[in-house]
Amino acid sequence: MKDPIFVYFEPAGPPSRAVLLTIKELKLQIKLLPVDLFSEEQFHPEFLKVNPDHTLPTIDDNGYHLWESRAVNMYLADRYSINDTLYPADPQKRGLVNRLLFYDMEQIFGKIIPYLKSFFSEGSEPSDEAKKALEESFNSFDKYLEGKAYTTGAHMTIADLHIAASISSLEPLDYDLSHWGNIVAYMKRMKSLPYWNECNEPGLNMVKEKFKQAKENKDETESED
Ligand SMILES: N[C@@H](CCC(=O)N[C@@H](CS)C(=O)NCC(=O)O)C(=O)O
Repeated sequence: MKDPIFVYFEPAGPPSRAVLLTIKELKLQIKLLPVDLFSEEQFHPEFLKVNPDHTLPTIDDNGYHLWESRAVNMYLADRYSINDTLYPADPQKRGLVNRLLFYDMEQIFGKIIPYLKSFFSEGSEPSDEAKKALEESFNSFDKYLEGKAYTTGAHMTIADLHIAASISSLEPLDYDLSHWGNIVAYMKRMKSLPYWNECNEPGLNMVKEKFKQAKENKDETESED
């Protein structure tokens, strides 16, 4: 008998949350295996046997081990989707989804992570450079979204699950998106997914707590000086 898919994940990261969203959309039978990065569980020998690169998310589908969240979502949609919308087979439609997945990696996730880093590590504001890079990215993404329900057209794809998971990472900071009306409308649409909160809220609450701790540590250190 086939086992459920084992999913090693950490709730806070956009890559893990994007895979969780895909799993829910596909209604897959899985076993979730949380890995705690703060106690460096990703370096445990048992996990390194599954993924020597020690990154989350990672899946074990009956002995088939895969990581890199975008590759995981491509695989899950290819293997288990009952229709052709989440990751279309048509080369041109698929090409567009792939472009948006890489766009996320470079321009959305890729600009949000440097923006968040200083909050996490030092409890301080990001550099002007990180702020500007993110704003420029949102300016162009907002324009791109004009007239579109989803990033590749009328149907939601795995690219949307990645992009929305990335953008939601700014919520613990109450980042103000109101300047970008199309992004606000898009996020509202994505957050209306029935499984959105279940996949995102626990991780985002953890991030909020980490930011708070980092800020308190910073304030304490400053008051000692
Ligand atoms: N490009 C990878 C990034 C995965 C990644 O770096 N995940 C972080 C958590 S957000 C992680 O596993 N860090 C632990 C480590 O690299 O040791 C993906 O999309 O899966």
